[in-house]
Amino acid sequence: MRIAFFDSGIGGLTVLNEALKKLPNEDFLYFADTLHVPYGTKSKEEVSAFVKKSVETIIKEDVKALVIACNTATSIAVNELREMYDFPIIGMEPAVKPAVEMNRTTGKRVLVFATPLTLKQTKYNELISRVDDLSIVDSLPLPELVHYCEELNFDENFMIDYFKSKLSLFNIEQYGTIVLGCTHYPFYRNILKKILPEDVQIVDGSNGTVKRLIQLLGENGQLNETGQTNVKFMCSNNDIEYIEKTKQALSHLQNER
Ligand code: DGN
Repeated sequence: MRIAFFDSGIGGLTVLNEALKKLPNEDFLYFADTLHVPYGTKSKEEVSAFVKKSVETIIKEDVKALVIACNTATSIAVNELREMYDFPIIGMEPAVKPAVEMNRTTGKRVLVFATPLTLKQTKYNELISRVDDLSIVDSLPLPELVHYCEELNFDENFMIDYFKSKLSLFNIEQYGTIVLGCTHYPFYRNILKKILPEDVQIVDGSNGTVKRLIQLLGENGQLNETGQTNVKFMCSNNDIEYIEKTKQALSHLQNER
């Protein structure tokens, strides 16, 4: 049985990449909702319907767990999906809690990058309100970044100009941690590092998500002890070229240090 990973596009590969390192004996399915990417600029109702339709397709495969490797889809649909299905469903959320913890002694601020839709959701606002020092968290929507990523635009000079213009209104020296609250954004981690002061840390949710996946599979006695990793790629418009692009994007991540 496979562990399914789902995103609107190639962003969820940043989480799958982490799972491939930690779970080398598992079979995976990667599903991208190419008919509807991007989610982050659409309405809550639209995204909820797209996610449910995608999961209907995914469960036709032999799936033992589902990782919604998309912060936007999680914030909108994870609760409903958990009511509908009885296999483990793991969602994502911006790693705000660990980021705030990291800055507890430094007095520095936290800046969360995410899609406009994630930042508008009650789930995000509840997450922020659970953090004891609310006043240290700021957020910045980066909708263009999903488009650049989907175009496999990793041009360093172009991206540096983009980040510099987005951050021009922020005094970056006051931040201790940047949270990448969209699974597409870690593709740009290394480029981002080049323009940030050295002591600014960058965190994302993939590590925590994969830890939770391992814990849930273990509790259900579903972890494979032996075997070989195998990934099946699917997308909602069955576009073979997109599948090729997905494989290329995964190799890009695997070649990064
Ligand atoms: N990768 C998705 C996320 O983590 O929110 C967003 C992509 C999108 O469709 N905008």
